[in-house]
Amino acid sequence: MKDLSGGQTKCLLVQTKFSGFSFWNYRDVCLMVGAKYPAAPLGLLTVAALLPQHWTFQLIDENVEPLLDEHIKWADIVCSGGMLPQQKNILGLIRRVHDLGRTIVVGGPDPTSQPDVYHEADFLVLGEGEVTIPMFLNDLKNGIASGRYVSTEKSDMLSVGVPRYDLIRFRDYLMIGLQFLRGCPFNCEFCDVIELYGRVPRFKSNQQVIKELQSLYDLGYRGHIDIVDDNFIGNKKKAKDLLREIKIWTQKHRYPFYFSTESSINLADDDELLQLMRDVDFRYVFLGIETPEDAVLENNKKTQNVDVSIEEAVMKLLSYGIVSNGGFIIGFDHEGSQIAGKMIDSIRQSGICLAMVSLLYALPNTQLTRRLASDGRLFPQASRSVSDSDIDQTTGGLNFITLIPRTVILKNFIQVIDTIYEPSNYYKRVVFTGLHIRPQYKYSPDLKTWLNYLRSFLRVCRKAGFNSATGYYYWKMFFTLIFRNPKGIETAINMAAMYIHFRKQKEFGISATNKAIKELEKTGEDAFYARMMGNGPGKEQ
Ligand code: B12
Ligand code: SF4
Repeated sequence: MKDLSGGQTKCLLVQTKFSGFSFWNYRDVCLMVGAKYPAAPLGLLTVAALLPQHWTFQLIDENVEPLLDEHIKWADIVCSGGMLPQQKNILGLIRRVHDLGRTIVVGGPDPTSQPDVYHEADFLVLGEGEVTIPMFLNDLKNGIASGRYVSTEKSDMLSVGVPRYDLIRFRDYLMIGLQFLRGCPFNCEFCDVIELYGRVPRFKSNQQVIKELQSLYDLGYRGHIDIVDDNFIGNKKKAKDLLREIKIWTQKHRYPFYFSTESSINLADDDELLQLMRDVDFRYVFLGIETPEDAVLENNKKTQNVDVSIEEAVMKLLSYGIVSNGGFIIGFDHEGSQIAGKMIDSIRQSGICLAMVSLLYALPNTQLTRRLASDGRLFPQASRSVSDSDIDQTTGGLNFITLIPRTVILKNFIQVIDTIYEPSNYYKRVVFTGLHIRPQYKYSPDLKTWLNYLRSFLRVCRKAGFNSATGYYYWKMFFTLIFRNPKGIETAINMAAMYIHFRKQKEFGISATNKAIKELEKTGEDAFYARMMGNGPGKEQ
């Protein structure tokens, strides 16, 4: 085997494709602003920074360009990894790399949660790269040709370097990720984040974050930064300290960025924190709401959301110029028979436009998965990404025997997405958001970006405004806001643009779910479960 640890090593990083039908793959919106995919592959950019810096790197993101055999042949070593929905493509990549006689290293969340699935990879570098990549490099130096590296130790975030942002073309993406912390103090039963990254949040220093902002700035990036923390306010004091530092830096650099993040809903209780977020131009926050039923939240140990008014929280954030996106889940064990109606009401009353409604998915390596397995309810192939419908949790959930009849859950799911993504209902929420938002945006795009915005605006007008299903609502929204809150128009147009994707996504979700219901009704749920559990004819492989 060639000495791969030497100075001449060529390393190819490959981000494999996500499904074009994923809720998260809003390509139409990307194309409108000249990008190709929403989010850059931050995991691989971080990995590149952990590998020897005298290596030569090339990154191919299959979501923005095709991976050619020439790319693989160029490399001495290929690195890939990622999430469950990428599993099939990562496995395909392993075989392709081997067919071309190259070595492949695999890591990231899905390989970490279920390493045996990826046993064909030469090197499995699991857990946090900061801990396991040095072990792998040590073996590589000693000429060892394969291995599996695991560590229960969590990385010291203070030693994490600046991701190799130079390996991507910024224009390919709508936003660039930046990580401040790993882990979350809460204990939701269905969550894999606390298993992968722990319940004690670990933080980068403020200086590290500023260095990453500076690196992006120096590389010429301007625009949207997504702080990919699972819960940005996992420690409110640390979040505030960081925001104060960012405020000084961003003022000095004339606000080159605006931000989004994920947070627990108690963000709404803290005006000081919200003010600091407004000061640095936070525009979107993703809230894990999950369900409007308090008893279900308690059952799932998501107690921090119990007794919280979603409407008040969303309104409070809007008053600070921040739009809430929300995650909702259907299919919990003890959800009530009125769940669909309650969820629709919750989404309607809160005015959340971007509501990601998923079917409960027992992710590998969670308390939920362990409970379902011990109750004999988990499908043996629960987290093998085998079929084309394993796209994300909006269509590929319920990988276990449900307590409530499966068809009931699927029908509830259809009812919710059909209603909330019906044009008049969606646009009501857009108008609500546009009327109540009080933005004080700071980011000031340059002339070229302004012209690009203008082009995008005209494209949205054409696609949404001159469309038989949405045209009436679009222009009604537009003129309502022009007269009543013109400051809300930018946000509202962004939401209208997103709807171009959501409408398609809704149709896709409904048709896939209807197909599943038909099959269930044909065979009966017992026969379906017998097959899925491996006890019946034609079991799934
Ligand atoms: C931001 C984010 C997203 C974004 C952007 C994703 C993107 N394209 O980058 C969006 C919102 C689109 C998204 C969507 C989804 N996500 Co997501 N997402 C995250 C989040 C919060 C941060 C990811 C990140 O950038 N982390 C920072 C980097 C530095 O960490 P990292 O990628 O883990 O990399 C480290 C190690 O894993 C390792 N490593 C990673 N890759 C490799 C490769 C090699 C070769 C090596 C050696 C090491 C290595 O080294 C790195 C440094 O330590 C994570 C949770 C988390 N805390 O990581 C979830 C997470 C990755 N998502 C997850 C899931 C399930 C999804 C969805 C399927 C459903 C959902 N939750 O919405 C969808 C599907 C996506 C799709 N397009 O179809 C799960 C994955 C579980 C699994 N077993 O695969 C996670 C872990 C948590 C969660 N439940 O949400 N996601
Ligand atoms: S709040 Fe979010 S990240 Fe934290 S444990 Fe719950 S689901 Fe996981």
